[in-house]
Amino acid sequence: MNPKYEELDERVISRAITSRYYQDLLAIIEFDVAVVGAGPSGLSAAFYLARMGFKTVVFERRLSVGGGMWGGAMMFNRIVFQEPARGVFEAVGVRFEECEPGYYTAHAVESVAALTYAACRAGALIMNLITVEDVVLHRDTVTGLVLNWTAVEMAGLHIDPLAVRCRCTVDATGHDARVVHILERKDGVVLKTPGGRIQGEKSLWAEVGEQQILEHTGEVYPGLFVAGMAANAVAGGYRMGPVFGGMVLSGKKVAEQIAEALGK
Ligand code: 48F
Repeated sequence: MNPKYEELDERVISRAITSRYYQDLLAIIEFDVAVVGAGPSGLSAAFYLARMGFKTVVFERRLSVGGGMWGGAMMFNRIVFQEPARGVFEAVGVRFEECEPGYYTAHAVESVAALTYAACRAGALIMNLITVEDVVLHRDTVTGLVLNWTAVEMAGLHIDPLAVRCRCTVDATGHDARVVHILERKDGVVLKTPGGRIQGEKSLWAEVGEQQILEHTGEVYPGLFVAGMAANAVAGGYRMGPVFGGMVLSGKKVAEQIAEALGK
């Protein structure tokens, strides 16, 4: 029988939240794929990876998921995507309309919500409020991540992080390409980019930027992949502005690459 309202016990509520969250924390000490960043590319990657059966965890430093998608462009909360990305938006259940042949618009908030819901329902675990502050290296391979609460970072508290292990990591942190920057700065590694270094993104050229994002999606160091805007930031591609087809296609592509790498 359901408890009556006046019988609700706050201790039960606290126990439920705490024990359920701790189960998740224990479960992420070792898993298949870490996606760093819950923007459009990271959510799309998580959806496809989880759907293929990989134990997938998304780490998002902010309170909210969605990255740079909520506000559309200049706070006009509509997004545009192009024909090749239509299947991804269909797969996650976003409603859209064709505005010009081959160009589609959707509501930015609905798009974030649908991508997030689809990733969760496929089985991905989203951990928000957690910042990836470093990688774990074993010899020449990224084998895990170093995590701390974003609140610890924001408060500037001197508190050690925890480390977790995964088979592959996706840097989907957008323009900052945070994970690759950390690896390059701290470990001086040679990346699989022209010149072996981070090239930095170029100015806006939508057509070329969108093509490059797919070309640049991939493994940049053993165990570490890039997707979304991070892929162009690392490889020296153009930014594309407020068009989101390349982002979700990049997430799909990196999921397929990881499936191949992990033999699935
Ligand atoms: O920036 P973001 O939306 O990346 P994206 O998926 O999409 C780019 C577009 O939004 C747009 C564009 C195309 O139209 O150029 O900018 O490539 O999402 C990146 C997410 O990563 C999180 C950050 O809070 C954001 O939600 N993030 C960044 N650094 C970390 C992180 C970190 N160290 N740990 C965890 N999350």
